[in-house]
Amino acid sequence: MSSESDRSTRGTIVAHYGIAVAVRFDDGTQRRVDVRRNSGHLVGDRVELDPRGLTSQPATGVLSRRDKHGRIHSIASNLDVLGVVLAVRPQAPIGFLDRAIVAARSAGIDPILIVNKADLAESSQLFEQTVADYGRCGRVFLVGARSGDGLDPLREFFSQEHRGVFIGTSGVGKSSLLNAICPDIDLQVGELNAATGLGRHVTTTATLHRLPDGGELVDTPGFRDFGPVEVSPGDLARHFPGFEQALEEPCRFNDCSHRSEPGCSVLQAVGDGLIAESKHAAYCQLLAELDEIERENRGY
Ligand SMILES: Nc1nc2c(ncn2[C@@H]2O[C@H](COP(=O)(O)OP(=O)(O)O)[C@@H](O)[C@H]2O)c(=O)[nH]1
Ligand SMILES: [Mg+2]
Repeated sequence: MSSESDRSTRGTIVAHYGIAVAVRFDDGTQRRVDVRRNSGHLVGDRVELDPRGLTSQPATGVLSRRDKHGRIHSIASNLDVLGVVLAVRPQAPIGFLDRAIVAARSAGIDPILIVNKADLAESSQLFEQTVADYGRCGRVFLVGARSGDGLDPLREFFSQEHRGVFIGTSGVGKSSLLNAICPDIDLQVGELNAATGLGRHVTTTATLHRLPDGGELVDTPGFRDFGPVEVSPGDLARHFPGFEQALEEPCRFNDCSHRSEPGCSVLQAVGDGLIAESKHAAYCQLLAELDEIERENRGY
C-alpha cells in the first residue's frame, strides 16, 4: 500500500515541453514541473518529486530514433507496443517496415502492424501481403480511421493495458487513427494545458493519453519517419523480420554477418527459397548503413 504522500509525489510524465514536463500524480492531479533542457526525462517515465527535483525511475521499452544528422532521440518510455501504420497511399519507403520492426524489437517493444484506409480498393491486398510477409512478427490489423471499420479489435487490443505509439510515413493516417480511438484527446490536452498553465500553442514533443476502454497511446506530433535504428550490426540479424527460423540453426562462424560467409544459416535459407533474395538484400542494405554509422562514430 502506498501512503497518501506517496500518491501526491509519485506519478507519470504525460507531456514534455522541453523545459517543463507535465506529471500525472498517482492521486489524480496533474501539474507542471520545470526541468532542465535535455534533462533526459521522457514521456512515460515513472517519476518521484522531492524538494531536490524530479527523478525518473529506470525505464524499459524506450523507443529511439536517429535524426537526419545522426543524433539519437528517445521518444517515450515504458512502451510495450509499437503500432506501425501502413497504407496503400502513401506507401512506406522501401525497408521502412523492417527498420521499424528492428527498432521495436531491439527496444523490447512488440510491433503490431496496422493497415489503414480499408476503404481504398487495394487495401485488402496490402493486408493479405502484410500478413503473409510479417504475420509472424506481430498482429496485423485492417482498419479504416475514416469509416471506423475494424477499430474495435484495435481498441480491445490496447485495452489490455498496453501502452503504444503509432509510427508511419506522413499521410498514412496516424493522427486520424489516434483521434478515432481516443476521441477525447483534445479534451485531455485542454485539461493538461489548464493544469500546467502553459498556453494552447506551446509545443510538446510528446503526450500520453488514456484510451476510453483502457490502455494508453503516446502522441508525437513532430515525429514521422525515422532513420536507421540504434542497434549494433551484430544485433541486427537477431531482430530482422523473417530471419527468426533460419537463425535457430547456428552459423559456422559465431560472428557471421550473414552477408557472404560459408556455412551461414541465413544464406542457406535464401538458397532453399525460405528467405526471399530481396529480403536478404534489404538486410545487407541496413547492415551497410549501420556499419557506416559505426565508422562515423569512431571517426574514420
Ligand atoms: N481514404 C481514407 N483516408 C484516410 C483514412 N484515414 C485517414 N485518411 C486521410 O489521410 C490523410 C492523412 O491523415 P493523417 O491522420 O493526417 O496522417 P498522418 O500524417 O499519418 O498523421 C488525411 O487526408 C486523412 O483524411 C481512411 O481510413 N481512409
Ligand atoms: Mg499526423
